[in-house]
This record gives sequence, structure tokens and C-alpha cells, in this order.
Amino acid sequence: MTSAVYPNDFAELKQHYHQNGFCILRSFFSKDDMPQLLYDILNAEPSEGQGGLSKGAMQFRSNLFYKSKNIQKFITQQKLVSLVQHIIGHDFWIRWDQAVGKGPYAPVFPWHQDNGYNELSCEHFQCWIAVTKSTSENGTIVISPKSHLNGRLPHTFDGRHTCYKGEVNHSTMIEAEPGDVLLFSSLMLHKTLPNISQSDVRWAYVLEFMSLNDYDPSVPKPYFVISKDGKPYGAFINQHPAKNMLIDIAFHLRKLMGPLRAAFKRLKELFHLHPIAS
Ligand SMILES: O=C(O)CCC(=O)C(=O)O
Repeated sequence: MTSAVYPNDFAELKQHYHQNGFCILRSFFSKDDMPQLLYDILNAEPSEGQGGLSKGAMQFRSNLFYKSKNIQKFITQQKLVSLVQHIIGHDFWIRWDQAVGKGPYAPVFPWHQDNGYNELSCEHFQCWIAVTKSTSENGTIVISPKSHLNGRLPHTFDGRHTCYKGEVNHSTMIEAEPGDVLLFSSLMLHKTLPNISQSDVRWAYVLEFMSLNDYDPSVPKPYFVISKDGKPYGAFINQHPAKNMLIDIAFHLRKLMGPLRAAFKRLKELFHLHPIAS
């Protein structure tokens, strides 16, 4: 089933987004522009290698905007800025981008919130662009409307993936044509289906926008600003206006806690396996 929402105006779009956690804009980009976008995606040099989340025929190409002028131009175009500012506000930057290709036999990408991956407490705004046709057979996206209202949910690690293993009350599969856009909250539960087609490769390009009032300590400088005062900005800055030393310290402590916890767990296991004789 495909859920379609065609907001008549931006106020309606904003209301729908906040109530349901998403909105869909059909044919937001021209279908004819998508082959060029795919070309730019495939020719951009990822800043984080080929993407640690790649698995089988599912490939991630991340942080493309850092080095590709064509991608920078695409993500700062007026049309996109005008749309997104109605949801986020006039000033926003991009914390992450990733293109995800799913070839035949690509596995499911399990239920998660994007905050489950980055463990941020603030919500950010995901712009999922169907670069190619996205169908139930070739691994399209499935969302759980209104799940963003539950806040950040507990996630567990599954290899390099982070998954939500709890119950998902209802879900909506979004099939899309090239150029369609799904805007959704980073707190929205979503997953992608396995690609069960024989030869179809599905590509989506995901932009993760964040208000300039919010800061992500995991993102190193420089920061690429998309919109300032509601106008396309398209330049890197070295000083993030919301940078906060306390957030930085908390982030680094939390990063340390992971390996420490694992070491304690290992010690506990060893202790139980080899109890000290009294
Ligand atoms: O493969 C996709 O279309 C989206 C992948 C995804 O779930 C994500 O970027 O968070």
C-alpha cells in the first residue's frame, strides 16, 4: 500500500509533519534530473569510506557533500530550502548524507530510529529522495507513522546495525517514483525491505538536516550550512553557533563508556567461568 499526502500549503504540510512524523511530496524533483543525481552520487568521493553499514548487495555511500560541488549545489537549491525551512526554521545545516543502493538479494535494513544510531537527544529532519523507482520488490522504505511521538526508543546492536526490536504497532510502505521525496522525523521508526527483484537496483539519497540551534558533537568541523535567514547558504563554517563544551564532554564520556562496559562484562564473564577458589 502506498500512502500519499499532497499538502495544499506549507501550514498544512507542517501540521501533517508534526502530527504524523512525515510527509510525502510526489514529483518534488523532476524525474529527468534523477539520472544526473545518481551520476553525481556515484562519482562523489565519500568522506567516510564506502560506508560501514554496507551489507551484501546493500551499499551505503556517506558524506558525499563534503567534496562534491554538484551535490552541494543540489542540496542547497532554492526549492529544497524553501520546503525544509517550513519545518525546521530559517537556519539549518546538514549533519550527514548517505546514498543507499539496494541490488538484488540486498537484505532487510531493520527497524530503527535515526536517533538510535547517533544517540542524539535532539530531533533532526530526514529528507529521503527516491533517485530510482522504489517498490515493494526492490527494497523500498517502510515507516511507522506517529512513532516519533514516543521519543527515543531503546535499540540493540546487530553487527554494525542498530535495531529496534520492540513491537511496531502499525506501518506504511512507501512506494515511490524517481523524484518523489519523503520528509520524516529522525525519531520515526523505519526500515527498508529486502530486494527480491532479479535485476533492479534501487537508489535513495538521504539528507539529514538539523537546525543551526542544534549541535551534533559527533560531527567534526567544518559544518556545511544549507540555509541562513531562509536563503540558500551553501558554504562551510568552522564555528558552530550551538557548539557547547558540556555536550562535547558528555559525548566523549559516553563514547568511553561503551568499551568500558564491554570490558566489565568480559571481566564478569571470566570471573563466572573461573570462580576464585576460597
Ligand atoms: O535505504 C534507504 O532507503 C534508507 C536507509 C535508512 O533507513 C536510513 O538512511 O536511515
